[in-house]
Amino acid sequence: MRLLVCTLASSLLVGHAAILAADHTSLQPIGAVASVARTAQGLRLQCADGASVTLSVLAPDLVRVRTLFAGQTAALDHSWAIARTEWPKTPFTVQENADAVTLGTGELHVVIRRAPLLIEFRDAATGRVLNADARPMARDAKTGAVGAAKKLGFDEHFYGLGEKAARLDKRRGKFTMWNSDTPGYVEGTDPIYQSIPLYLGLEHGVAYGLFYDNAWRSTFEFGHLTQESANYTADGGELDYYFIAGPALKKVVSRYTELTGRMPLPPLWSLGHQQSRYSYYPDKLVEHIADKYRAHDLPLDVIHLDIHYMDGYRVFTWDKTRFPDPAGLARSLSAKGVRLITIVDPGVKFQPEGGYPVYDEGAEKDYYLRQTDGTVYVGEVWPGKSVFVDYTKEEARRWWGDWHRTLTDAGIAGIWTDMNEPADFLDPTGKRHEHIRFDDLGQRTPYNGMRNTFALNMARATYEGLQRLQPDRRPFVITRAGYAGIQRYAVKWTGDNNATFASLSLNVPMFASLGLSGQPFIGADIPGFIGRGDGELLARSYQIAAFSPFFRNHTAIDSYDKEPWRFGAYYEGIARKFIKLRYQLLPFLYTTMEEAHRTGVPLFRPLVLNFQEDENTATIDDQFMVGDALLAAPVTRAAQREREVYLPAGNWFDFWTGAPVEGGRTHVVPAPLDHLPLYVRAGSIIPSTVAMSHTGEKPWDPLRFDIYPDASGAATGSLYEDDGLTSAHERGVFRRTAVSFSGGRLTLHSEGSHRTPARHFEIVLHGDRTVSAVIANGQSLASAHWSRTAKGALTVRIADDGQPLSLEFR
Ligand code: MIG
Repeated sequence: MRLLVCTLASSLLVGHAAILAADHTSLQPIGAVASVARTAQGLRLQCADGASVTLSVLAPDLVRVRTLFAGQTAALDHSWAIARTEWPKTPFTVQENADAVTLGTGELHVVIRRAPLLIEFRDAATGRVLNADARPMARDAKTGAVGAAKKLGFDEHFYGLGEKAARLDKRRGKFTMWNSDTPGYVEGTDPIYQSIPLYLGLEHGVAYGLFYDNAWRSTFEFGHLTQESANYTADGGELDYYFIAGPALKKVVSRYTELTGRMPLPPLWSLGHQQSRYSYYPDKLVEHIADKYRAHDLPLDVIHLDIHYMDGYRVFTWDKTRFPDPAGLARSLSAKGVRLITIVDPGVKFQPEGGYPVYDEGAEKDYYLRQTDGTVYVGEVWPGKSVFVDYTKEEARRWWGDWHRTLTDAGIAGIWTDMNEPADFLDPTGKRHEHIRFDDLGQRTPYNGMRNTFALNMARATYEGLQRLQPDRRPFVITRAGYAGIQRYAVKWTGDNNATFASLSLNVPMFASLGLSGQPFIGADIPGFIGRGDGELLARSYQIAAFSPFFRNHTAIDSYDKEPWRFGAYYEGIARKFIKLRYQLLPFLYTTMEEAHRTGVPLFRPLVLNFQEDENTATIDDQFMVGDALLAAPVTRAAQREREVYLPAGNWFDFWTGAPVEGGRTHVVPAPLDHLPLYVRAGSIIPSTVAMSHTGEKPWDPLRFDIYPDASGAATGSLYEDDGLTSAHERGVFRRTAVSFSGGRLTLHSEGSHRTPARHFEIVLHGDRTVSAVIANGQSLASAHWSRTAKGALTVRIADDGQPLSLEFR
């Protein structure tokens, strides 16, 4: 008994120490408002204790709150996360009374109570409180920790936080932001690779966003222990946050990505299927893998070269024995429609004895991270002793970017940045790095405030380097770690997952959360990096991956080979079916990615993003949507052969059979191993084409549109096309086709100057039983051009001459 008490007490103590920084109540609250001044963008509050709070209206639904506590000196008004700093002048009003000051915009009323200082955000139209301080903002003058506590709604759901090995709804959870190399993470491992201090709250259909722009280690608690407040604390830095008003979740994501930047339009090939292993070598094996893919009729666009292509893990070198002629390899693969991506690690081999120009140049130019005592920090990664670049220095970023010439000159199509938390074998937690200082625009910011931005700036150096080296190509960069804004430069994969069903079941919540956090281009290693996995896992894994933008099979150095054919013909066949489906759906997927690029709204969506009024969807994270049109209900458990599927209200169609399915209820549906329950929302028009061996094999011909009319007989869709490779789309060289169907008439109307090759449209009208004539641009279409299946799908074939098309079904 005694022993038990002791153990309990000590574990409580340990627990207490660990949560100290997160305990908002131990911080000293900001003083009451002493005076209020109007500024060009909003308000500046002076507090009785010397603190000040600046509220800036950037848009009617976007307000920044930046606080400087008593005794705190302001850092430069600069953030590595923020993409947009200039905002058009937004009109606002100020109303004062004895108790409060109210800053009003067309969408928000920010009510500031003077004593104690409490901030409340209200919907300007309804007066409803969207979010409010539970306690005054606070800071610990000794440690420099800052914090905020917001009232927690009893029915509130919390989303976002970027990459967390957790369910979609973060309510009652507690999460830390500290980029960490966590191979084999499981649900609940926290933190993992990325830190995005953004969350979205949703209560009774109304959403808002809160982005705490502070890269220090921070903690978010969504009513972890009590139901009173949602707490935020950071170990240092400023309390500097952005409030984004909804009410639509989509609007919040869109604003957040306007602020922190959106994903650039990716090259089309990057949506193709990719194969990796740690590591493929020599070059002959790489050729063999490409040949196997073609021989097995499995589509493939990319092969990845992991760390063994380098000479002794020296970044920007080639192992001359394993890869004597990288450019020759790239050329030969290119003839097969396969591109190469190489991994690039941040650790530069510490080689002071000379003979390694990368090390020498960086040392000479003083680009490596130094410690407070002036010495360069030497850690240990793959090359052994290694140094790390200070990517906050513009010159260093440029230099790093330019070194990619050694790869692009060899025909490498994309760069995979790994280990950028940054990982260090000497101490994965970063404790040993404490004395490092980043230049950070001359501010000499401590490591603890910068670690989370390391990957962001490395990705930026890489992306901008590729842009300079190949100005006519869209850069393609992959990253493991990141901070807010990472989507501007890199695609995110979820690191070293396990080849287990438990790990697979994290795909949907993780991808959905990343999408809500501004990162639409995401994916996980298929069927899982660590461990063997089996054919069943491979099949189920491809059923999700076919719809995740980054579509890569990968495996660990000591894990079983995982190319689809390694599992035998039966499982390979299932993988093939879903890889081919992916290529058939490329017109739809590319169009939806272009939407994500333009608006920030992701392709891979939790149901709640499309149906936030439907309370049933709030916590669903074992189903997902692809854009607005498709709903998938994957199986993520071994031996499971049927499952429940919730379809929100409205009509739906079974994707595979075209049969109508009733919405607004839960169905129990069969899910044999080769089957993914997949549904189309009535009212959608989905563009697709034929399967192909790689994205560049042939044009999208025929280009097919499947029309799924809603209850009123209407449907809409769109198709985005361009050259898939260059930046010409920025100059209007694209073709965007609006497709709409109502009253039995389909119209297609294109804009933009991109010319698609002569081809055919195949138009499929689902659920039809009655049409007896088809009229194209006023002329009756000979019946040879159309046909109907027994299931009621009417197919019309017609030439696409690039001109507007109107089809009447009578
Ligand atoms: O410590 O480059 O997550 O995908 O294969 C392992 C070797 C380093 C971790 C990456 C993984 C990659 C591996 N890397």
